[in-house]
Amino acid sequence: MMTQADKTLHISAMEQGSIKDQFKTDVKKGLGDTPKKLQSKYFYDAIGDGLFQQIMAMPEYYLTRCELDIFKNRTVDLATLITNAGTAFDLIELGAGDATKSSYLLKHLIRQNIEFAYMPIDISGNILNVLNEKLKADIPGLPITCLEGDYFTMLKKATKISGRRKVVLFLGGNIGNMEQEEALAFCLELREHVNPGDIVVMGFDLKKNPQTILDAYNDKAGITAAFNLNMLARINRELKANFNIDSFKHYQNYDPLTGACRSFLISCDDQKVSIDEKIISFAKDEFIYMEVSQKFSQEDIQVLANATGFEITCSVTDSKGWFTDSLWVAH
Ligand code: AVI
Repeated sequence: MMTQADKTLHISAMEQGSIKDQFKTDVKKGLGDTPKKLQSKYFYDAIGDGLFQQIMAMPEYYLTRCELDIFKNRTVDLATLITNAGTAFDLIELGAGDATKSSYLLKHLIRQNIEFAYMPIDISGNILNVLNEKLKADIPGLPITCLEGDYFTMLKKATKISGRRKVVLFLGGNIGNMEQEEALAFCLELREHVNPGDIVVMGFDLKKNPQTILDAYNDKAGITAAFNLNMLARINRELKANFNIDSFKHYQNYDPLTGACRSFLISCDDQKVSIDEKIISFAKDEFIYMEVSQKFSQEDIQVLANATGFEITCSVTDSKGWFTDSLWVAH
């Protein structure tokens, strides 16, 4: 029998198929545009997941350690803020991954006998299966329902499963991987999926010494370069393309005026690449725009929250003042 702790709502084979079709459409469209562009959400196949794990462990990549510092050392503050209303809730995590950070909060809430259920949402069913097993072992008694699929479809599903108030976690600085207007649209859509009084906890990487930021994305070991180049390899593997990976170089740039840290792949030669039946020409030195990792000031965060129907109640920042988890209440 399926217990509360065993539930995983999977995406169907049909939905998997349409994800692959979407990948093909997006790649062809992005490489047909001027300037050429690929979407950073496609970094994360199995190899990309592994490379991202390596990035998070790199000495230069401070983001994960800073947010872990918040969840390890400010757990009581976070817990107090989200349990203030005193009623039972669903703790929904968008892009839960291995929940390393949130598990500090989960353990604390269970120890305090708080009435809640954990609902991790992730596009990867594999990640959710591993997470489900891990949390069952590490946090006995944790009610967990895994939701496999895209954030908003699954958020809607979560609402159908339970009518309790929601606390939505969106950690890791993932909001920074959206262009400004995308971030705005994302927060507006998020607001539509929650009710007045519901809480969102969003992680933001803060503006800081520009060299510190650039170094985090331009590591000496070349792991970030490999992470970017893996997207081309993924296109070769999944879309029958013939990129010569060695003839592209990673280039990273941080602009302290805008807070945008951007990654590019630069073509080392004039070359042609075929994807399916489509031929794409690259000029020598032409770039593919791969990703933005936007950095924020507290004012930037305030503007985003206010423009999308939220009010900031509190921002919990790590001991270095480099990363913040901002607590928003929907109004
Ligand atoms: C997932 N995201 C928050 C990472 C970031 O910092 O923008 C992705 C990443 N790209 C290169 N390094 C890390």
